[in-house]
Amino acid sequence: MNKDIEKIADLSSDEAVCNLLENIEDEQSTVFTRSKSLKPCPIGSSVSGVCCKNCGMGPCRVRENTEGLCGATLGTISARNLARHIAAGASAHSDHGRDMAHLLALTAEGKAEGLKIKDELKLFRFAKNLGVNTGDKSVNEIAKEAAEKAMALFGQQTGALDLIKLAPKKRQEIWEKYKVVPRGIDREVVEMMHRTHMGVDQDPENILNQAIRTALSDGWGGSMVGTEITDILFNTPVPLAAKANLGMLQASEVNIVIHGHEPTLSEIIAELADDKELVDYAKAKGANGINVVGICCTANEVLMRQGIAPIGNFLSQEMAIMTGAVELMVVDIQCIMQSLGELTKRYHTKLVTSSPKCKIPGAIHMEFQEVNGVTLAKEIIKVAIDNYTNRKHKVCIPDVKSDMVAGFSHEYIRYMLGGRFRESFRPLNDGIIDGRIQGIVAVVGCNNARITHDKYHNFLVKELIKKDYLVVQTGCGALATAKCGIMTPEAMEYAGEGLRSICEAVGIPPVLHLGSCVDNSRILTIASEIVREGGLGDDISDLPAAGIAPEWMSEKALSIGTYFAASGVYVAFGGQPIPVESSEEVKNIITNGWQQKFGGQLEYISDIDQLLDKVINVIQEKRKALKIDIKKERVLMDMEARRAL
Ligand code: BF8
Repeated sequence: MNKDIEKIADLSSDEAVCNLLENIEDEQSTVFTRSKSLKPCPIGSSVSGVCCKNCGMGPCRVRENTEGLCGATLGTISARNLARHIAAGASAHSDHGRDMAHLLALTAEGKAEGLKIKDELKLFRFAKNLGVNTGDKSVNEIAKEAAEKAMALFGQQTGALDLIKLAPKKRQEIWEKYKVVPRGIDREVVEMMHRTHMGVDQDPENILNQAIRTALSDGWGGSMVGTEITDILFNTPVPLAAKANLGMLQASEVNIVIHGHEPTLSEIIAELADDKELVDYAKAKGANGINVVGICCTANEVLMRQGIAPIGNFLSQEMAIMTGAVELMVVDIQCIMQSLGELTKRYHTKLVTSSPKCKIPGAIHMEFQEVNGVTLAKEIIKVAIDNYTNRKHKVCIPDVKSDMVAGFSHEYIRYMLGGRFRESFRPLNDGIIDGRIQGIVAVVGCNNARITHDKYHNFLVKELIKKDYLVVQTGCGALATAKCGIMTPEAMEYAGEGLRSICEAVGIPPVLHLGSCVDNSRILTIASEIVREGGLGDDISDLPAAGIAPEWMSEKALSIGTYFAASGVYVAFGGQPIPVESSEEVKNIITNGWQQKFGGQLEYISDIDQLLDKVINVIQEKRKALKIDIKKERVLMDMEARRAL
């Protein structure tokens, strides 16, 4: 690693990460060093043509005006590749959602060790949305039936997914008109894979219509199921204070990092960190206690419900190990770097895999099987405690941490805006209509080692709140903002006057933490509720709102971007190109084509200033269309004016 400080600042905007990169041994391989030595393949990244690997005659490298052995064109291959990425992303979210449904069923039967229904009200609403007749059934009977209905969404062969009924009516009609209403989640993914097999669907627009149906089955299906059931089992989040970044590792405690996406085992591990027997055991080994912290979206889940500190996002995972202070990292699924296996061998850290779907060479496998949650969590914590005395590197924890407020569910936002007896989105809609809030922007998604870690997230969030845009965040984007210290009510000092006045009146930060990546479904729900509240059009596409994934890297991000575009939202991707960059035909379909049909689009803009300008322009155009583009002065009412009213 080159110790040139300026070069390190090019790698990450996170002070704690820079601090560690300055201090690591020269030969240490990290995602940052590998990003310098391994350049992206220009064909694979779709900037100079595309690569088709879908049959044994290839791989075929195809550019404009050339074709593959079978005659496949640049447009067809680009559409097929994007569609397969979307199918993979939708599968990842939805398989997670399916596991939550299984867990709900086992909990209802009393077979999930240590788990019970925590939010009964949410269970009732979820069950009703799935058509369960709650009658005078017991909570567990309703939970069992709701879980069975939720599992049936995956294999449903015909008819629309139940949860799309939560979208505004006009939106549902648009999906019907263009024949993209999602059926069963598994069905859409399988059909996507079939259509992109050699020699099947060759029309880019038709391929991408199925990609839309697949993505919608994720956003309004698998992800929504995941979010709803997680709230039912572990509680619907309410705002809580926490601290973020690597400085939350404790030099004198047993440090356990939970990493991945599934909240199940992690929630139990976090709850057991205070268990007297385990704490005494840790003390007997010379530690002051047990410190559970998180990385990536598992971190977001336990942060929102238990206040567990997120110590980093995607590009921080190796850094956590390199502090020399982590006794054990337990990973479940998704966004887990394979490099952790080798890296943990250099340190004393034990790497534990807990899902049958994710084994990593070099890791110990301790499998979570729903029925063994508490027993397994205790075993894992004991392995960590036993490892405390094995520390072999000098502990180097950067003294960097930030305050944050996390955990805004759409239920809490309604309550917060209207109070217990009048809960509603009315004050938010009014704030948007009178121009104090110019619009809502979701700044979400990943980190990407091809660009400076967190830099675009931090830039956009600061600029947007300054210009009176309310920002909502999930995933690694949310953690980037938390780490840079602007996910607190105090950050309203950076906000524009209008946004600040709303934040002060309601008592919210200008940047709302909504959770993990599956929780992007919360944004769909919020958007639908804002439409239902009235005054801002009759569809999601009318809202002055947009989405940005400025540092995207995961296939899940492509699925999310697509289901937002198909739900009527303008979505901008930054950093790395969407993998259709070399095909003007496909770029035109996902921008202008989707705009005409769905009122939303998916666009890559490489320059971050231009991206910000475009998002603001799109939102201002929506304000114009709604005739709310002229900012109203705030009028202080005197007695006479009140009487006149
Ligand atoms: O699901 S934001 S890097 S951790 S994919 Fe992964 Fe991207 Fe982070 Fe969460 Ni989402």
